[in-house]
Amino acid sequence: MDDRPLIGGCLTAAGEGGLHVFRVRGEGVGRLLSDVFRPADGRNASVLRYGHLVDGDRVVDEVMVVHGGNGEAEISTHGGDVVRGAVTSLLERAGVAVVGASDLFRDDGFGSEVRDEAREGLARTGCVQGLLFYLSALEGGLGVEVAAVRDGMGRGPDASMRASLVRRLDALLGRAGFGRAFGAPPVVLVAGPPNAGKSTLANRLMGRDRCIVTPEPGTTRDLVGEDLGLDGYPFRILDSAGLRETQDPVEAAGVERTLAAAADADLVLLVMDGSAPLPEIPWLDEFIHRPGVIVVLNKQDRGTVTDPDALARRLARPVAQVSALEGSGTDALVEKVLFRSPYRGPATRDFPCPFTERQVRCLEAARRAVRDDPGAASGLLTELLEGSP
Ligand SMILES: Nc1nc2c(ncn2[C@@H]2O[C@H](COP(=O)(O)OP(=O)(O)OP(=O)(O)O)[C@@H](O)[C@H]2O)c(=O)[nH]1
Ligand SMILES: [Mg+2]
Repeated sequence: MDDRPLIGGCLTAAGEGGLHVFRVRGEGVGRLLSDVFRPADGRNASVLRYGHLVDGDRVVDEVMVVHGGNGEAEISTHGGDVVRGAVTSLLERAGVAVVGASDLFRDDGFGSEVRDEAREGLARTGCVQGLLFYLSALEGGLGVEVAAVRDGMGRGPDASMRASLVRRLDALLGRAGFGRAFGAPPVVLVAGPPNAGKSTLANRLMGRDRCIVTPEPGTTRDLVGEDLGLDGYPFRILDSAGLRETQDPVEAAGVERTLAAAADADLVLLVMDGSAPLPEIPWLDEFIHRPGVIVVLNKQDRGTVTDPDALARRLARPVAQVSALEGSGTDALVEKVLFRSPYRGPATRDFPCPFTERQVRCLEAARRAVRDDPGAASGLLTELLEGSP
């Protein structure tokens, strides 16, 4: 039996984030889990398990545990300082020496600056996919690849080697949209005529009643924004004032803002009441033809008078059918949103991928320098890894 001490602690920062991730390391991890974790399906076989952290008979939190049998486990708990404190204290009582997050990351020796940036992202993100992305960034992916390309440049590459290094830089840059989305979440504007159910849909996607809903058209007067996770990926949703011709100056100002937001948004959900004949929508032409518009026929629970396929053909835009009130159809809608977002990039979380503006700037500058001055390119990649001297 290995007597390396069991160490562990919380990787995510204190505060009211959406969840916390604890990591525990040491040969006794399996035994620790059998003491403090009760898998919901009663089995211990799988790598990712759902269950409860327990203190004897008392349930401390409902959690997901990843335990690959490599002497390391990750426990994802609910967010907030109360849970963070309770889980830390449970682990301590179960024999874990609690240490700071920086002692729990595998240090591959590459990229102190990249790791700092990943740690910052980890502390900020409240979404599961964001956590997994930044954890994998911390574990070296980007640092290892950039260091390998840099070392190649430092060795005075010939023309074919340079071409290969350029291709590797291009592959990294090609994934930048994916990586940066975690820190600057894509904006989804919910727009459409008054009373179509925009605020109800926004609330449904947020999983809570953030926006005011009434049967009166013209309820929402201004943009209401909120960060949210869709299928674990971070987005920012903007509910907006209904689009109609109006004499009311406050409502007219709201419409102006909606149109301005439509120009900046990454995606627009154009919500319409699908249970009634479709109204004329003023300003429709201003944004229906831009990419990233998804037409949403709402109030499906009342029946549909619009043929979604015919509408999709007529507008040349994807059409989703939902009942925001009942929550039906929203999974398929979220799938359409993800499909049109940067998260459906060429990258997966496990490929090395830049994730800050600074990293992208260094990569672009290095790419420009490769052909004429590989030494300078190598310096730029060192700067990417370790920060400015
Ligand atoms: N039956 C049914 N009613 C819905 C649905 N979605 C919204 N409603 C109702 O439609 C009315 C308007 O909903 P809101 O969410 O306020 O609509 P809105 O588009 O935000 O309206 P404005 O902010 O005024 O432009 C409310 O009475 C909602 O309860 C739905 O899917 N089915
Ligand atoms: Mg509204």
